[in-house]
Amino acid sequence: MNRTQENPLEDPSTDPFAIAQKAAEQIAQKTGVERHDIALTLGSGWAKAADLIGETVATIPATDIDGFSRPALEGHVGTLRSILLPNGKRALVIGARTHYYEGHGVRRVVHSVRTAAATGAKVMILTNGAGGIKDTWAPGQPVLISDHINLTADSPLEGATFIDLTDLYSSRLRAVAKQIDPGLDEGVYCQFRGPHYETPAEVQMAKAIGGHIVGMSTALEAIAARQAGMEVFGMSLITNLAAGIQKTPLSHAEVIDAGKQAEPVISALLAKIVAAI
Ligand code: 8IG
Repeated sequence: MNRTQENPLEDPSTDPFAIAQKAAEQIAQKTGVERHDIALTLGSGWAKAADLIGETVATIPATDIDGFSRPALEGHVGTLRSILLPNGKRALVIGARTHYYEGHGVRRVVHSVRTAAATGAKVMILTNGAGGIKDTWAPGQPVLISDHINLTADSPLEGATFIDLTDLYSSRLRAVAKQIDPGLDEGVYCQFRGPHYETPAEVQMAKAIGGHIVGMSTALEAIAARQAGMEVFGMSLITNLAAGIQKTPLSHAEVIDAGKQAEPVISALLAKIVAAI
């Protein structure tokens, strides 16, 4: 059996929303939690937040759920966790991100978001590790995503589906975060296809068109979240300054290391934000 046959999302004749609905039903059954209120995708550097936001009620391997694939990257844990927050709300933590550069198609990239929406979640928190363009930023710094530029030349929307993306990254939720940490800066996230990092010239292009953060995830997920009617909150951990902004070459090991260093601080910050949502 090849991979296409294994994952129904890669069969164009299937309905991705029906598969997300089925996945949500499996999550309810396996976690014993009927509905979730909020969902979080924890990218590189953010995983510890899952331990801080509340009491874990259930942890399930994502691969037990329809449409989920194994994570491609070290540092991305392939689990789904149901967490009871101190305020009584239910959070679904997605530790299994499929990146666009894996080449399995955009339906698989946004399946976790669509599944989260089908579990009832009204707020989607998207986090990532990314490169920073603003020269006032330093590795280890968390920043809010205020808007995005989608440079993948793709969309999770199919057919004539016209969705408004004004205030895609909820200004209400950004204000909540700034109340908790008034020092938080924000910026425009540019999603590149990857998996290579940018050339310095591409980083200058991103800067010239209004970008401040360069990454390989979040924008496509945010679009799908908005299509599903969710309120979106995005945060990037700046693990490196973008190519050419920092004078040394980018190394994946350094990126992972910066994430590990910053993890306790940014995870505690995210936990406080989640409690205030
Ligand atoms: I972590 O500098 C991380 N992810 N595109 N560029 C892009 N993605 C990233 C980067 C970066 N750092």
